[in-house]
Amino acid sequence: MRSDLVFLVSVISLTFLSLLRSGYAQHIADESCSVQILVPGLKGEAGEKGEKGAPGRPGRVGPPGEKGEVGDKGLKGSIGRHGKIGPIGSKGEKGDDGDIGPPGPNGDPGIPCECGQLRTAIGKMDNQVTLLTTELKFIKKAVAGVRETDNKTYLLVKEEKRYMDAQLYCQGRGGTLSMPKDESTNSLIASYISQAGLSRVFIGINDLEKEGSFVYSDRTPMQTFNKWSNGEPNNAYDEEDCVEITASGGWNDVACHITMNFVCEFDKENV
Ligand SMILES: [Ca+2]
Ligand SMILES: [Ca+2]
Repeated sequence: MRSDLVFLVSVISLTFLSLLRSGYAQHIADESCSVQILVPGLKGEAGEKGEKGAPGRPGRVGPPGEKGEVGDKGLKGSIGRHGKIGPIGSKGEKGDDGDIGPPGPNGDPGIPCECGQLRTAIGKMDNQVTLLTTELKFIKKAVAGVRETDNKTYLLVKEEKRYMDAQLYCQGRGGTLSMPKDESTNSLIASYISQAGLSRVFIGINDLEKEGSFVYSDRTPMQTFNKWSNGEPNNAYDEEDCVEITASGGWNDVACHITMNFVCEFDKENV
């Protein structure tokens, strides 16, 4: 309240002084001398020093300083981790052959040879083998009744067996179920069984591995030659994977588990 009063007095004083300077004050003084004029008092003594103020706000960030000089080189680092294994290199060239090793020890001494007598015995045995071979050929043809071509011997086996057992029988004697791969062989087998009074036998053809894909018993695929009878192969009852030949020479696929006679074939060089 008191400060307001002082302020008011100051304002009036300043107004008066400015009027006084402009010359207007003289006019007022002449016409209204009765007006009370407030004038400022004397300047007071200096007050006591105030307490230290709170710290000011931080100033703005200054501009970047100049680039310093390059520092000293740092210390060497420790060894890094083990790297990954690289790709396998290409194969190197073959090295030179090693030196020849020392000769082995001598063998045991042989038994003294009565060479003259042995040669005589061997000569007699050779003659017997020749005689037996000739007799065997005769027996084969006359008794067993085999059939032959230039390269093959065919044997009709009058034992009723399933296809796989028949194949095993032929294999056990160094052959296989017969594989007619041309017209003349097919005719030979057909007449063979016809003359034996039979009507049908197993031959070495099957589609056991892949339905409809017939192969010979030596696993070679069938070529263009075939003697399928009319309407065959028909895979009847979805179970006919083995093949029979009839006395007329026609082929028919039949079930492998039925039993019948069969014809084996042998390479002549193996007999
Ligand atoms: Ca079949
Ligand atoms: Ca059939």
